[in-house]
Amino acid sequence: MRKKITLIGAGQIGGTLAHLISIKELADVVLFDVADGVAKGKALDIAQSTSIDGLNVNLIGTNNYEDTKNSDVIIITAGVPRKTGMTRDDLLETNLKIIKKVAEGIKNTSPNSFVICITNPLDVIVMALQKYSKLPTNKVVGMAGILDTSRFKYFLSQELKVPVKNIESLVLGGHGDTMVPMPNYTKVNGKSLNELIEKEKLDKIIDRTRKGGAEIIKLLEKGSAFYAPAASAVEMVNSYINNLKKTLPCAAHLNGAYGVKDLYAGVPVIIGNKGVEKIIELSLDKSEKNNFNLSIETVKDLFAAAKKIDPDLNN
Ligand code: TXD
Repeated sequence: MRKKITLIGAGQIGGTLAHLISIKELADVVLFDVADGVAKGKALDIAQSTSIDGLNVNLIGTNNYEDTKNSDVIIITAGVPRKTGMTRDDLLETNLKIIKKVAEGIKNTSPNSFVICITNPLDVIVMALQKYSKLPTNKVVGMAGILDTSRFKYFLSQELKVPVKNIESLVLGGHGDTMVPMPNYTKVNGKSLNELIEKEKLDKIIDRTRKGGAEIIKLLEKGSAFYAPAASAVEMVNSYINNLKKTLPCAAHLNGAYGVKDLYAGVPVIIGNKGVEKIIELSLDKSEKNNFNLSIETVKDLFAAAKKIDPDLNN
């Protein structure tokens, strides 16, 4: 039985997700948006491309949650993106209201789905989504670490002139300026990164990774990154739908791991057909631990701000 993936938000990332999922024939696609013309138009456009590539996949566009019923996977991009000069945190109030509506829409129509949240500010929005929807914490996860890691790996591949696929790495912590790229967990052609790059060049790449989103927003002038975010979310979908049990950096619910309780933050997790199946607890040196804890405090502070905006989040 072919799977069903609902995309809540048919904007830049949502439309790209619909196209990528179709090209990979991962599942049938429901594109949902309050602007239902956009959802319907993009679904129809991609559907009309399927004969060219011989793709066996169905797509519909809608603004009715009934059409999303019993989805296997739900990917949420509903919300507004940043404009130049804005931080991800500036989106909190607007996107919190939107995610509350989305949680109401999905919690009874697809209670068994694997939910991937992309909307910013990611760590707090995914946490709010889980609290509003009361869906199981292992079935609600945020996409950010795969994107941040991909940016880090790309910049390293350009600097070291090695194919990006020969680089293994990860980025921990919140999806913001305090994210923690992990040089000690980075291998280039199997060798430790620290043997291959001067500290000054590495620091520049870490800084560029942290500001990777803002760099693209400045260049685009309207909207934010969407190709790499969409590809990152598809990596998570693929591991879930095909039970690949990949270890992927995602914003996951922590309840004791890394000394963190009842908070979402970016850590390596195993994703299989049960959702987030395991949190991988890395051993961190003093500096990594300090940087990770700083990132956690940043997420905690923003969630405190979210609870001031909506006291329902205190429940
Ligand atoms: O790594 C990450 N997690 C980030 C996330 C990477 C890049 C972008 N990041 C965030 O994703 C970005 O800051 C935004 O918060 C979301 C979506 O970005 P996108 O670029 O796709 O935004 P668009 O193109 O504005 O699309 C958002 C769509 C738009 O079509 C709205 O009509 C729709 O969301 N929308 C809704 N859909 C359903 N339900 C409701 N309530 C709703 N409100 C708006």
